[in-house]
Amino acid sequence: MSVKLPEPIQRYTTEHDEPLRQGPYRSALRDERLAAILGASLGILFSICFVTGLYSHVHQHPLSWLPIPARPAGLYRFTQSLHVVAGIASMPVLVAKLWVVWPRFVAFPVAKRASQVVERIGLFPLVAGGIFMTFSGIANIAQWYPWRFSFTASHYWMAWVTMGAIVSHVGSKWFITRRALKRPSRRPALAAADPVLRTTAEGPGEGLSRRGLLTTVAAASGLLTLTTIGQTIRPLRHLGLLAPRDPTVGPQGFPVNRGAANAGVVDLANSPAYRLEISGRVARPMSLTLDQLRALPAHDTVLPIACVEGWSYSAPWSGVRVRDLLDMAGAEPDRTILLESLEPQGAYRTSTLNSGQADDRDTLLATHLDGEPLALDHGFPCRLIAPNRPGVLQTKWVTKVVVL
Ligand SMILES: Nc1nc2c(c(=O)[nH]1)N[C@H]1C(S)=C(S)[C@@H](COP(=O)(O)O)O[C@H]1N2
Ligand SMILES: [Mo]
Repeated sequence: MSVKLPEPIQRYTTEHDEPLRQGPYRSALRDERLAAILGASLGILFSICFVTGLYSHVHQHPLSWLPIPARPAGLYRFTQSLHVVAGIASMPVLVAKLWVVWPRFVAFPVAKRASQVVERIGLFPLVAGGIFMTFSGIANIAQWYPWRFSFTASHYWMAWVTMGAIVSHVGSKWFITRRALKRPSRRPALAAADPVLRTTAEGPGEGLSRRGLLTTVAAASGLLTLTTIGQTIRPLRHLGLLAPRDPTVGPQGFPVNRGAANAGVVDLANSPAYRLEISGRVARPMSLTLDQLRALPAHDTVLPIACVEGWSYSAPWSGVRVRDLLDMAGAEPDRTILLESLEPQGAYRTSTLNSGQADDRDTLLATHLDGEPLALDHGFPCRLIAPNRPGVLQTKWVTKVVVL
């Protein structure tokens, strides 16, 4: 009786390992284990970006059945910083991973089995998606828009495409990856005895070792992180050589994205005709002058502005609680509200607050920053400041509060 033994692992390994080092691509670095380590790292970084990105998306496109809570106050600042940090750190890993597996893309014949055809077609959204997500994200935080299409929409939809491709790629590579990660790394003596590896300039001993490449990639990621994280971690701002922002530079010592002149609100904000109106579903609509607004009971809080671009700062604010204004105007307890700024146009001229956000004790229409009246660029005469909220929704130059 003959028993069919399972195929020796070694053969299977070779079948998958060899195409990485064919023809001109003989570097010992193009191997399964390195591809697996880099791939797993990328998978983790991209997943962090995906989850934090979705969280940011629901803030900006609220779902009625999933109201975002106002607490913890610093949560969005944390998740969005993490989003941008993970995106930046993934750059060197992506480049290295593409380099290692490059021979696979140009391998011939294209496929031996039908499943490989599917797999290779699936590489397109994977590679194109990974490159697009990283590139568009980096360009956005640098405020460089070399394209005509909407950044938020394309970054959002491509995230689903890329993540879908990652999930199916992980599925198809699960066993190979696990095996490659478990396998002890190739001993140098063995590799040195390999005639192919020995004859290439990139072989062990002469070029970069596998460990060396991983260390280089990790160092590059670490360096990029260290030189950009200063845009959100204040004590590290002097290291922020590549950071688009210094969190201490700007009017009143805090940065500004869109100033009053760009927004076209200078005259309206300075005009004595300025009013803060509370209207919509209220018993007593109100129209307050700036003096009347400033005469209302003020409340102090320390809250962050956390821009979607990954820079942030925490500051002491003072102003009127939104819930006090709503109560004065006689709004119903369960209230969604819309804020409108003086800006004549633009994507950020309005924002909404759900009931929980509007009623938080720290949700203010701030008139003061750091003990001084708000600078025009920070939203004078008054701006929204609320806990756990993307910067883009902290509406400046507020003139209308509408209860929906
Ligand atoms: N009306 C209005 N409010 C706005 C903006 C805007 O363009 N218009 N920019 C937002 C963005 S993107 C951010 S990050 C914060 C920054 O607040 P700051 O300029 O006071 O630092 O303001 C937000 N409020
Ligand atoms: Mo922002």
